Amino acid sequence: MSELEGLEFGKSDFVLLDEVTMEQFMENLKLRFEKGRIYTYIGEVVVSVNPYRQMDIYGKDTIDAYRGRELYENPPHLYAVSDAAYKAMKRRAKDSCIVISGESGAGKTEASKYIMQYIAAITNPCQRAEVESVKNVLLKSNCVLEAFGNAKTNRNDNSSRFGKYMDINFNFNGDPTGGHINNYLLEKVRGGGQDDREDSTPEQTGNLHRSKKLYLLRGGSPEILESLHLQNDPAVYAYTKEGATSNNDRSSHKAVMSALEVIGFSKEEVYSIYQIIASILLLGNIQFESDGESVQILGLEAVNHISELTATDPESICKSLLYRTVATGGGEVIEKGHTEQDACFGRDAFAKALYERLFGWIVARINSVIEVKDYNPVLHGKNTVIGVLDIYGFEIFDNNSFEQFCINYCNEKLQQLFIELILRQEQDEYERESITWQHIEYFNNQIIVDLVEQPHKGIISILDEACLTVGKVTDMVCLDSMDTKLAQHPHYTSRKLSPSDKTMDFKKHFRIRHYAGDVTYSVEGFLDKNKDLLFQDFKRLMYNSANPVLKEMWPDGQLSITEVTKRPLTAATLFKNSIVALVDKLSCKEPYYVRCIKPNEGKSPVLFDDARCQHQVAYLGLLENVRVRRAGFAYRQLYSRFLQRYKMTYEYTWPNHLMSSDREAVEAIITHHGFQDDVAYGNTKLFVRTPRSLFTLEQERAALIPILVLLLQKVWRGA
Ligand code: AD9
Ligand code: MG
Repeated sequence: MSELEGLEFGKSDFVLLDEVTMEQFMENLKLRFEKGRIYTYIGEVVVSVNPYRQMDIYGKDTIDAYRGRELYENPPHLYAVSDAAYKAMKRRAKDSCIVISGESGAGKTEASKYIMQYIAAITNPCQRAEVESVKNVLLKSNCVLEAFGNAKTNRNDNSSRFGKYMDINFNFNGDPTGGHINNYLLEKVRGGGQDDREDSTPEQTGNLHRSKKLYLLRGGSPEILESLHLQNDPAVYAYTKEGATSNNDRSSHKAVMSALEVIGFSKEEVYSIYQIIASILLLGNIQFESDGESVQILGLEAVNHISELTATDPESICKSLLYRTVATGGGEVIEKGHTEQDACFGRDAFAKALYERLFGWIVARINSVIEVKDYNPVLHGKNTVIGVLDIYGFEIFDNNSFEQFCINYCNEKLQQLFIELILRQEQDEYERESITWQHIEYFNNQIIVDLVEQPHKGIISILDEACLTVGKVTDMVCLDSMDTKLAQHPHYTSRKLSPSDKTMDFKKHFRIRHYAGDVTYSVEGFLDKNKDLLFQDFKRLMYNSANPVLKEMWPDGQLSITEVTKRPLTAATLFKNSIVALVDKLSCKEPYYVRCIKPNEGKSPVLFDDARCQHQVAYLGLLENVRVRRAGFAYRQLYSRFLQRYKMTYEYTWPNHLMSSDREAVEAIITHHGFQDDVAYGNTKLFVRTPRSLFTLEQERAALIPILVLLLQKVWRGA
């Protein structure tokens, strides 16, 4: 549909496919990828295929070409949706959001960066200093979050280990005034995925070692490393010995340091960040030995260094590593010695928690800088927002665990929102334009959302119940309970009902029929991951630190053991709550979608792995998306725009029409071409049901253009 593209590049909108079949979809996707056309629309949704090479499509010229234009006036691009979101926000004072999804390495984070860059480039034309400074902080925050929240994995050298939602606030001029970042689950739930499976480090720490703190330290000067008691060699540390480093550690380190400075982190704060990271690395090297009766720490050097770095006393550190304080039923407080295994578990959980709290604190610190201050709606008009969500897509591996369960639940919620918003949007527009509403058949996945989150009956409730039951409740007992309670659910398959199914381990699996396909989960580890236990002793240790930054990160450490809530929220419930809050935030905004696809496993710019791509198309629900889009009116255009584009296809409208309105002229063109049964006339727009008629018009137009150009040249020469 776009001006600059011919058919040799395939169809720039999947809505224009002759038939909505997987075969045709894939054929078009592949053709476009091979021709270097990485973006394709489904209506206003952008489908993006990671090119794995630098493309010359993001520069200033391209930004200028998309600025202020309508979607179909240019080839599909992220900039076009960014502009659409921006225009909606500016013209109609409507909050909008751009939801980017796809699997690891599909290009979500890159897309979010291009979107931010575009918005930064088209705003603040008069270069007001305070707006420039807000933009600068917003852009720099990415660099900092990536440094702390990304890691190298097998699937992506720069994999985000957290989901990110960023709101950008705008004033009535359409210039950015601030923002807010929400992060979802740094590693806590993610990271146990397939790419970490081969790790030899223990499960709890496996997630930490690939973190980019490596380059923060490798890039640090020898003096700093010495003051942190660190060696410039990742192989020395249990948590980092398998992580890779790159040659540009030093320049990355510099970029992060300068970003921290621009954002406004003080020197003391930056040094505290260093100290915490160093403590985590040193903690990983603490070893225990047991003589059968009690457990000891092997060598106290690391403990002493951690004590110095965290401004806590070494005896308390040892105590927290070897004992835990528990309250007995009678309210008595006792100290219980760890087994060696407990001690290792505690140490790793502590290291993980330190890292998570650090990340959470950095996000909060950035938020405090970019938060909109002194905004007076009476003086300044409505404060509008564009939200950008960069979050992990659906995951289906050979082995799926608690992490995939949470991520897939999140995607069910987003799909639910997608259906609700896209359909609602359609409905609203039809009403606005006085077009009779057509019912669209689609699969409503609410039933699966309920299966997971329904109070008392859903999987999360059953899990929580098992976690809170006193006594030895194992993963298997929990699975039994799920099988009993959910056996009748149409989207749940119990191993007991399908004993002949070889893909289900009779002992430990259950299956959910997700909207994107069946996923078989192994229940092993579900309870431990859901409990996400961190002994209170560590929290208290950190709260008592003399370093104010550390203390601030551990406010819950001030609770005494008898005050600690007996029923802490579990990881799944916390996750659920954050996703429910996210969906609430998104649901009141006008949504735009970017669906990212990873073309191959080898990061190759030329390989299009059909099977892998098809799998992603299926679980992103793209075919369904095309169907929904086509079930109503696939295309709509303002009468004036339509006329501008197609008036040349009818002699009575070219070069100008003499009818009483644009609408009448459009009716004349449609009737002339015999498409009257395929369209509806709205108040301001023409609605076209099937893409075929528009496509025919488009072809006719393309054939006429060279003739018109010749004609015009003759006229000019004649003149
Ligand atoms: V993860 O879920 O955070 O592990 P993402 O975010 O989906 O993943 P990312 O954006 O990090 O993937 O992209 C992975 C790599 O693909 C990047 O580091 C780039 O090398 C490459 N990439 C992605 N998009 C583009 C692009 N538009 N142009 C060029 C790209 N390279
Ligand atoms: Mg990412």
